[in-house]
Amino acid sequence: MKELKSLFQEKTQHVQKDLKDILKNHGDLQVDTVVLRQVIGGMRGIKSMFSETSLLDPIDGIKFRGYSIPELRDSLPKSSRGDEPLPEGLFWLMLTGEVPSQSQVEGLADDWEKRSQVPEHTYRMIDSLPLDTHPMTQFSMAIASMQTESVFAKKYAEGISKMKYWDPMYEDVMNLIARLPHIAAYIYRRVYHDNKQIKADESLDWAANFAHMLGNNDEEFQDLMRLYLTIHADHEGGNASAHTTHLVGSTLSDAYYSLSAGMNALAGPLHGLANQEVIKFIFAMLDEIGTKTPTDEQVSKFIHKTLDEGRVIPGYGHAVLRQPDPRFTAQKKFSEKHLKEDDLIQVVWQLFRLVPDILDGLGKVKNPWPNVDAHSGAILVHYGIKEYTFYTVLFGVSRALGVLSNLCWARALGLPLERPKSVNLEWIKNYITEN
Ligand code: CMX
Repeated sequence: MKELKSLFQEKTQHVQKDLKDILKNHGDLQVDTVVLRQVIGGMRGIKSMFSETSLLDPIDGIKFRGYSIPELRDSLPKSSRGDEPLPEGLFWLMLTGEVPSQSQVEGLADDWEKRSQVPEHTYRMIDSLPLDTHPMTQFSMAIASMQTESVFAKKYAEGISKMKYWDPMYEDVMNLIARLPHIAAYIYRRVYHDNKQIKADESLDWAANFAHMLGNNDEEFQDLMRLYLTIHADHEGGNASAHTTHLVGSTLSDAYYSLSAGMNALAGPLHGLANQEVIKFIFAMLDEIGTKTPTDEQVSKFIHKTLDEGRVIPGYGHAVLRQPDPRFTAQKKFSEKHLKEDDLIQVVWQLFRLVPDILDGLGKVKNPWPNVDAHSGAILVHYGIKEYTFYTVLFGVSRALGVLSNLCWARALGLPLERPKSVNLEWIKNYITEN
């Protein structure tokens, strides 16, 4: 799509100029201090990365180019058959900083549709894996297997100038995003529906077509997918999947290597896999209590038991947020509109009433509120996607929009190889003695 590509290039030139000036005139201005707790404790909160696509506020939550989730739901173009924003629009916004028009998102959806042919060998590679291979493993391997198609890797081997890196990176990113729903749906139908594949419907937008290929043509489900694929897309640069994608990309690995690596980070239970862990937790709880409608007392007892066993309550807590996650709230609002009679949804809301006080009572949890993963599983179960080991793949398809638009920016701005300094125990002890 020429229009998006040239707009992106134009925007990057302005930012490039700003960054050059900033580095020249203010490069030595201090933005943070680092204490040993952060060195040993996962670098929490250290301001040390640059990412244009979104910014996370501990209280207000994520803002994509200044737009909160409720604002996105109001401002981004929608399908004529739904009320939720089109993820194509969010990608455009992240890449350019501008809210696109209806015809621009339709053009983008058409462009992705044209680029959506998955190479045959990727399907053969997926087929060669045992059916019980975790869907995230299949997804990450499928992405890596498409590296044979990388325009960036080919141009780099030909000796392209570093000023032009952004162009083949943009092409790889667009091709990759176009193909992800096809790969994800293929894995889903292969593993859970006897490999009965569903052909794409070219008339549908990116998210609705994904819903269709998964096997559900309910318009409400298509709209859920638009919302889902929008709200999971980005959470600024430091979260594990975004940071991994960026780190790998900073070595000039192409988009396929970088995204595959990012998906491996998303597959961890403290990150994206939490969405499968939440529904497993709820099912285990209902199973043990023996009812679909437990009392508050029964639920509280189960939460305490889980904590006493030294386990976390999945879907609660966050490294940055200090309020209920607006992505949780957006899903709650969707459920209030469409699903409020659903027993499982009621349990999600019951947990929302009970868990925060219990976690607060532990005295150590910095954020007792629900995160994005606390709600999604129960909604998916309602629409027939009950196979929870697939949930993180859905998250991954969405997260690709954010981390890949970031990768385009990184190459356009010529951001360098990431290489922080690590220290060992001896260094730390000497440092303490000296200070
Ligand atoms: N249940 C029980 N204990 C929790 C907890 C939870 N949901 N959240 C935090 N804690 C505990 C931590 O395990 C830690 O305990 P120790 O000191 O004994 O190790 C203590 O509270 C302090 O942790 P924190 O500073 O509040 O949280 P972190 O920044 O270290 O970790 C997160 C953040 C998300 C990993 C953590 O809250 C957690 O494990 N939550 C459950 C898993 C989850 O929902 N992950 C998804 C996050 C969103 C996403 O990336 O998709």
